[in-house]
Amino acid sequence: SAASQPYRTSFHFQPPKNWMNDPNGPMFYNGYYHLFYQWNPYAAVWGNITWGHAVSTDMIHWDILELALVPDQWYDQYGCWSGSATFINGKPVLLYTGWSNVSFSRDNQVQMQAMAIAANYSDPLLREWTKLPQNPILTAPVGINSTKFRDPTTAWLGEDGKWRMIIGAKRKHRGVALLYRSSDFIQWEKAKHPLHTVALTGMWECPDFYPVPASASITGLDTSANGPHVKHVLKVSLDDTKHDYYTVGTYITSSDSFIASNANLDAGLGLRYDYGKYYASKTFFDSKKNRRILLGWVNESSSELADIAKDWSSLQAFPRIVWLDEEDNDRLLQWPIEEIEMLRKEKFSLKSSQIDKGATVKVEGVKSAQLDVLVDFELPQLNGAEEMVVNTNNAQQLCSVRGATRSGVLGPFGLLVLASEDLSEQTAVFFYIMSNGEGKWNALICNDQSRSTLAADTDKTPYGSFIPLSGMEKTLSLRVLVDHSIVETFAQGGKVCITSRVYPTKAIEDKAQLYLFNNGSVPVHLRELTAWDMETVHIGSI
Ligand code: DQQ
Repeated sequence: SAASQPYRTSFHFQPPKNWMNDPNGPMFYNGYYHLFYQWNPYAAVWGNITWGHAVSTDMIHWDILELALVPDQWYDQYGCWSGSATFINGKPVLLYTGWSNVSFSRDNQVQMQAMAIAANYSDPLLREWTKLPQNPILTAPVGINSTKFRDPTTAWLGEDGKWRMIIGAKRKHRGVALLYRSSDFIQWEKAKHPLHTVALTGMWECPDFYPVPASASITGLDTSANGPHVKHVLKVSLDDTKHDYYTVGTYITSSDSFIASNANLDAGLGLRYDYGKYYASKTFFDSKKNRRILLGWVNESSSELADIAKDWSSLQAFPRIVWLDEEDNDRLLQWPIEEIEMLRKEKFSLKSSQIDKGATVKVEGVKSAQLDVLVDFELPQLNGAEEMVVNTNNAQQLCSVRGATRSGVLGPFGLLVLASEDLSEQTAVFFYIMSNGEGKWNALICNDQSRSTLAADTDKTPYGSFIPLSGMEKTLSLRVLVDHSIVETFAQGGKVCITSRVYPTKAIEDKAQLYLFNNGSVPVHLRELTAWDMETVHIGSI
């Protein structure tokens, strides 16, 4: 019941119980979206990893089917780890990593790549999957430790008609995306050079590699699409820090290599999909609506004991579309898929008003822990901004140091979500504008969960990043999805995203309220705030 499970979500995907992690093999086939996910059938902690399988016609409501892959072969007996789906002549196949430790295997391999095909392609639900007798189709190459060889991507076709895919690996301290080629999808040959590698980034888990239109169009592309009007994105999940980094660049087909558009933003060094909890993400091309969808795993900020007590752990982030930012071609924009709008119920709005220094303005009527909130602030006069160097290295730290409750000049101002009546519990999402002292400005953007709950035993570290400002922007905008124990922020049209997990004890269900606040000395002008109370989706099983 809701009373005993205040942290279960209403419109985020989660199985009825137990542990979940990475999204695997997402795809659209014959009218259904398929989501596979790393799942432990036995407990709310990681282990015994299988592929759970859910289907949906809208990525909103889901039905859970039989497990797609379970550890039942010598090469995957300890777990069916992450992988991807590829369409071969219109039919999806799965590549995944088997985790084993079998002395009779060729060279004592630990991580091996395996393949599964649907048992019946005319079943639109693709309920049953068959592992190939040829498995494992790949073992770790010479020079790669077989505990650092996993997570095959969706494959793409080169001009020579051969398939390519990458596999995450590590060589010394370098993260590596090993490149493999195949004509028949079963015999794979390692290319001499990896697709890409970056020093000192550690193990690259769950790599993802896909094209985006260079014209910054919102339209997505099939993974094999290429040509002069295409840029490529390489995403790597850094095992050392548990963050997902993406890089926009060029795929050089003559050498089968990737070059970052901006070397400072190379794989594992530059921009993140999300500055909160968000890991092992994966995209897919949605041929139904011609868009590229991003899914990501959001784990808990509570203790393992709390997970065991509530009998589940982790969520999938709300599906996002991703495309190139036309104002900054090194950046991607992300936005919740439009299907979310079907969940909007009662609407609450605040029109143009001034939020004075120290003010806290309640959005009357909102009594819900499941909300979609959009807010636009007028960009204040930047002249008065406090001087402070804001960069990738200190942004998160500044969110703590200059937190929501401290007074500043141009901020902090923003929203308080999942706030109790007495404000003793509140999760702040705020902007704080800083001058760099050289005629440039940055908007620090933070999710501050340091006051999100009165309970102990949860990690309440604030998260944040920054958005460079030219001064020509008319507005600063936020969209925040609130869903009981998750707060997903999309700042400035999706330039920066921040996902938090929070566990309020008082601000739950209809006790959860919404406020605007300004702790800056300069008044802030609200253009408009709109908040919708949201429906609860169906997650069943068939
Ligand atoms: N999770 C899987 C691995 C992957 C890791 C195992 C990333 O395949 O590298 O559950 O979270």
